[in-house]
Amino acid sequence: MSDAKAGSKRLAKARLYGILDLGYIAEDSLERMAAQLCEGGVDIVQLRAKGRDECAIEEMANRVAPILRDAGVPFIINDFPELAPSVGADGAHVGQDDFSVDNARWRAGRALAGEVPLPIIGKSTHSVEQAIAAAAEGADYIGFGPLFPTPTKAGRAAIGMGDIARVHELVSVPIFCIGGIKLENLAEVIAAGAQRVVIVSGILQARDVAAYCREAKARLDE
Ligand code: TZP
Ligand code: MG
Repeated sequence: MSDAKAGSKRLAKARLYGILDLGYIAEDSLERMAAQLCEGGVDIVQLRAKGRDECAIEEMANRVAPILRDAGVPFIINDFPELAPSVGADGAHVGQDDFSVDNARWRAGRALAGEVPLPIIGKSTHSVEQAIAAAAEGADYIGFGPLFPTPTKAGRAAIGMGDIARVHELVSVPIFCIGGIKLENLAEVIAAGAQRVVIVSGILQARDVAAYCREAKARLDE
């Protein structure tokens, strides 16, 4: 089995992707929020700390990783794939302007430590063409969006829901729709063909984070 297929297989059942985004939560609440995401049944969690340096991200990742590991939730590092082995993360997520998938997989690799499985590498995509290219490049999963305008990714134009069905026809790795998705519009997003979603601000700003995740999961599992 290729590396990419092995990673995709680990995500086969994943429906809800949560992000610990330092744009919404304080650094000292990372452990509490990670625990709440796990309690709510989130299937995969990313640490996204824009503007923080690598040392700071390593320190934060080291705090979060054991919580996710104990809960059996894969942990993905945004932007710094080389941190994955030292913090015990399961993989990394890269954008269109970041490392190639191969380069990220090499950086996040555990071959030296002799550990398996190989890291999961995800890639952000903003069109059907980019989605096809990312899958061909070997991404284990892709983000597809932003579907709606969102302050979490300011300056990135929304792509709408019109291509969701088509991207699912053309791309076989797990596709996580992203961008402006909340409980309020989740039914619409699912009706448009989404099977998996990333919800960032909706989850992190919820009064009851675990309950919000549980509700989103229930709707995705219906
Ligand atoms: N990539 C595309 S949209 C987005 C990212 C990281 C942000 C999604 O956040 P939210 O708050 O769920 O709209
Ligand atoms: Mg990036």
